Amino acid sequence: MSSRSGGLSKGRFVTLARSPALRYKGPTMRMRIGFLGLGTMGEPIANNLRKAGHDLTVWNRTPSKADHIVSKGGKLARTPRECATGRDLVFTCLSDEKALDAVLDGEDGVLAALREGDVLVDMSTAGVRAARSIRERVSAKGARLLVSPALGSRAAAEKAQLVLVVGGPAEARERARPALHAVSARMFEQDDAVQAALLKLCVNSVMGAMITSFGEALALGAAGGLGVSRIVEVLQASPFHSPLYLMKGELVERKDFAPRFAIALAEKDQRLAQEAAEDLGARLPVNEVVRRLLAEAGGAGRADKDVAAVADLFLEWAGKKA
Ligand code: NA7
Repeated sequence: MSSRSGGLSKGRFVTLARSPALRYKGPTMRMRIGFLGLGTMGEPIANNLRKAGHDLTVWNRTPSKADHIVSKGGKLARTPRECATGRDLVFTCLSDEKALDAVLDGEDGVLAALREGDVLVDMSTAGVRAARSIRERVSAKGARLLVSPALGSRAAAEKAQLVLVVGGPAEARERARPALHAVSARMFEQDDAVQAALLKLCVNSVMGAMITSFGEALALGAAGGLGVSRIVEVLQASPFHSPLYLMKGELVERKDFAPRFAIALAEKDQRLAQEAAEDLGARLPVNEVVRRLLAEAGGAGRADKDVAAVADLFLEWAGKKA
């Protein structure tokens, strides 16, 4: 199901929040897809494209992360350029702007492979400046850019239940639609790629504030003898409930901080939101604090751990380390 942007009445908001995920019922055709970036999110997304029957070629800086997909019939390219050559769609799902530049530029880069009419779909969260710069470089090749960051965890990616914000020219969105539907439950579309990048930053700013204030609340409760599950139970019965607290509360309780969404990436998102705010003349005082806290949690050896581990920092401060 696709949802176009527009004014939100109270009623419509409720409908959007509760409407069930609908699967794509349009035509599907086997596409030649190049996919670069097989990290926590990229690997399951690429794997779902393979499962949907597309002719998949992958590339990853650390080639061993392609082993599963290759064992199931996907092809491994030797360079980003080879991965992007002669494809109906090229996907990137990389950490940040630097990773994107490393993969896009140079003799062996993706841009060297792009031809007139090609479509590059960037699923990274790399911010507004990167979206603008990549759109320019892609357009210079006569190709088109879709910025399509994903909302959702690795578990949602594995189940093809991601929510996507897809921005870019309408014809490019039509070309990519069957593939995007194969990896997601819902799509929100923007005509402007840069606005899709901005929308993702808006959402992740909220997420950053939620996860840090959640960690703070767990530490406050723990300092007075309240357990994680009791706090989550009551929080979930309140009007402020969220699946985030259920998922992350369970991880804090199990002390399982394997990265579903790493602290370093969450901190990067706050930085990108600040950069966007700077360019757009907005102020983000909460975001500034959240970024500092995430940087501190990451600096204390937790950068590659899940954002749930931010609670660990607060618990440590309260003398109640998880
Ligand atoms: P991960 O699991 O950290 O994966 C990051 C991917 O980016 C992974 O494939 C990395 O390759 C790749 N990467 C990172 N730096 C580089 C450079 N310099 N050159 C080439 N490739 C690079 O992130 P997620 O999958 O959780 O998230 C991906 C995006 O979605 C990110 O923007 C999130 O905020 C949202 P590696 O395997 O390390 O060799």
